[in-house]
Amino acid sequence: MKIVEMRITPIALGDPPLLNAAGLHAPFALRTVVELVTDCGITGLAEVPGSAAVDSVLEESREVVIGADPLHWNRMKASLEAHFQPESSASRGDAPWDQRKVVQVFSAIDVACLDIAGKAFNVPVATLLGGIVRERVPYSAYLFYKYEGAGGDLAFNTDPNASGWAAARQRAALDPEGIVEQAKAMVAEFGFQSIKLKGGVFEPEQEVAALKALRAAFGPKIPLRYDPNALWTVETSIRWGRELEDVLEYFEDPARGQESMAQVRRSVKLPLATNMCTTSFADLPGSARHGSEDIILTDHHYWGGLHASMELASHCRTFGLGVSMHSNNHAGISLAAMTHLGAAMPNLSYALDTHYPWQWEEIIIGGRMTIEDGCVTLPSGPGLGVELDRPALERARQNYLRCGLKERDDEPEMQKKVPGWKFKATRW
Ligand code: GKR
Ligand code: MG
Repeated sequence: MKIVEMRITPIALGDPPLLNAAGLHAPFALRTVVELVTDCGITGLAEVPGSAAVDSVLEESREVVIGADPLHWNRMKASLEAHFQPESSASRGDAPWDQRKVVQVFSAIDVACLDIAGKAFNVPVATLLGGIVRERVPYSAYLFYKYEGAGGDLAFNTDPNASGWAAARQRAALDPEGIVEQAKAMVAEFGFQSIKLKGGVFEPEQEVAALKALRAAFGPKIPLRYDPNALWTVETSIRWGRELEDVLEYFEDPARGQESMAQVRRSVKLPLATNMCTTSFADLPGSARHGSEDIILTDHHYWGGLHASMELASHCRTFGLGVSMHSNNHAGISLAAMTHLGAAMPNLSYALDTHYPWQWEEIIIGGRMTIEDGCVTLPSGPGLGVELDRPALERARQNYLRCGLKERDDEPEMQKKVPGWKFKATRW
């Protein structure tokens, strides 16, 4: 089999004004859809975080991808490694998020090739990853502090006709009460059995109060996670981490870097999780040496694909670490890929993160995927089990052209609300 065509389609999906350590989400979240077409007419799909910089590296990968056999990922990966300069995860520096591009290209090609192989052999991608261990994959509610507004074409105005989660999704949540209301609406709609709060927005005291309010509202049976995106010093992390020892299931990236995380971990009786200080295979020796975290949140978009995430899961098993999944805004192709990974990973130890409830548009046939009792059921078709809805993809592509965004950048969005606001790598 040979790949004869590669289509790269940047898209934009409406996104509400969600706050985080990096600032404020723009009215549109960017994604790029990748299609690989084979000489026997099979099309494999993948989706990666949208960025003009990543799109240009995807363009460059055509040289390696066109003519390659999609059933020989290891060979193609070696050719990609020979073609591109390696990128260190240290390239993130103090930036709010991962700056690496090549690893996302690996991810896109790996996922699309797995989709092709699944379709060719009439089996789900999870089967190709070693076999299905669970059909229903658990996800966690993902709460955000937010300003009022819907995002997308509605920009920062709300839709007065919405009800249920569709209405709650648009409401402001800027204090503990608002966060508890948001959580109740999200849990009522999707049945999530665990909850994550994205922090790093307000003073630690206020965010800790929101976590305590969530605990009081939901009780100890609903595990809570909390992620201030490494904005805290070691001292702040220890001081407030101790307050949360009886409240959290895990504490995600309180401080920046493996050494700081290890210091916090030695002083606070809570499992620490990361999608920031251990994000590549090159980081694993440091993780073992320092003991920086208890749980690694893989993200196949940043670890280099689904095969790579399975490889990481084996490492986690060897070193007695937990493993789960980080998320950014995404559409159904990524949700399907994450679900296949969750279905195949024997040692998946915590419900996966997903931003999916915050979006309302879709680009796959059948529209929005269902989250029920907090779980996504493995799609039933071969490969990823999802197909592109061409008119919906075209609408999302038009959104991209219209919105004018080329990269995610939450700082200028925040400055529209708080003039002069600046991202700080360490704030409290
Ligand atoms: O979507 O605002 C966001 C998050 O802050 C995201 O960018 C992070 O990458 O969710 C992420 C995390 O767990 O760090
Ligand atoms: Mg995180």
